[in-house]
Amino acid sequence: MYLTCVSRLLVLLTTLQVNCIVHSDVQFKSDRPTLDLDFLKGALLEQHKELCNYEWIASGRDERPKALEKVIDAVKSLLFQHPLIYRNSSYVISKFPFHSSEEAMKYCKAFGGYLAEVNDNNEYAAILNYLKNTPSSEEVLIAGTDSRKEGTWKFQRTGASVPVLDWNINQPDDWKNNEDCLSIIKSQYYKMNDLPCDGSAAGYNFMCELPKVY
Ligand SMILES: [Ca+2]
Ligand SMILES: [Ca+2]
Ligand SMILES: [Ca+2]
Repeated sequence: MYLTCVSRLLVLLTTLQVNCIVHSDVQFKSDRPTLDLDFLKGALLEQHKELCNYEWIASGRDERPKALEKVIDAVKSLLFQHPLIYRNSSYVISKFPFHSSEEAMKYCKAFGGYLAEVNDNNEYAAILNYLKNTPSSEEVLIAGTDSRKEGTWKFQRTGASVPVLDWNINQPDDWKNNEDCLSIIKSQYYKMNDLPCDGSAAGYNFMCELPKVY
């Protein structure tokens, strides 16, 4: 799993031209001393598929450079808040808003994960505690949609039913017949809300569930 994840990020970073990789060494390009967030975001979205199909990375498994891990950490800290480690996953809240649930899912996928899926009450409690102790927008997008059948909530990734639905009062209301995605509201006693999947106006962050190595 570790190598898979490192491979994904190595390809990610190479594609982004954030760093140059020479003989298993990793350095920041001198003409790009700092990471450009907009550049990073745009490029990241263009290369979210087939991130693992790079055999030379697999062949270099014994030469995993420490420098690469530093670059990975730099990108992670740029895009995401400090993670929660829980069971076999880590959870991260984005430092930037999502414009659509699809976009948010692409970011999570690019880092080997998916929108945070609440599978049971223990995981939900851990996520709520993370939210209480981590800077974020008023609402944070998590996995879940009722776009296929109003009122029937499924995970986007697997199609499985969302097992934990902890609605805020008067929710879900499918406001203006346009609320088919799922969030947790921080100021409303940390309950759930249905909200538009198009998040462009809201400016809300999202949460990914990633492999533990991140
Ligand atoms: Ca989960
Ligand atoms: Ca709905
Ligand atoms: Ca709502």
